[in-house]
Amino acid sequence: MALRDILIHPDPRLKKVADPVADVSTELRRLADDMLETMYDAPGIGLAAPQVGIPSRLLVMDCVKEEGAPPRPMVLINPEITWSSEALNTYEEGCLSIPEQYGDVERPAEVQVTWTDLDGERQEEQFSGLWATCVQHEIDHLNGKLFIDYLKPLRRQMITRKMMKLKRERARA
Ligand code: K1U
Ligand code: ZN
Repeated sequence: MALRDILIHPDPRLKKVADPVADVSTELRRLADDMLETMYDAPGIGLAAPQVGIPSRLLVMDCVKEEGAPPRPMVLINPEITWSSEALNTYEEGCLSIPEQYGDVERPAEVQVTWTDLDGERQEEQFSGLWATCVQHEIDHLNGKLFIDYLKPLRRQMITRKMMKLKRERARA
């Protein structure tokens, strides 16, 4: 397993619609392992393949937050939201591609998602709470959308400028 570099906004690779995964290859399993390691190391609760520069419809997540509870690493290939609740939930979201910036995003409180797992089996689950927020945030990444796209233009512009400055500083270091 290896840590992968996480792309920082603004980056054109974060704005592209990712391609469907054709088959669960050894290379894909290695990518999923690396993404989980990268997510736990960050630390984060989710990560989508475009964030590590791979334009494929693959995401990982683990939203278990309770101290001492067993982890639940999940790998979702070609995920699709098949149902969204009318009830909405607002969560102050962050993003590993937009470090240390946060904003309130309103999304459906519950979603039904289907995906392919690492055994090639189609799975289905209804997510609520932080899991629902996270899976929608990650699927947005697969569609080239960032949480700041839900914020007011001025706030989005301010965050983008901060990230450009951060990237310049990192490039100089
Ligand atoms: O996709 C990403 O950039 C990861 C992102 C996922 C996410 C966060 C909040 C709401 C929706 C989706 C993160 O994991 S940011 C880091 C974070 O939320 C966190 C970090 C440590 C402990 C707990 C949470
Ligand atoms: Zn994100």
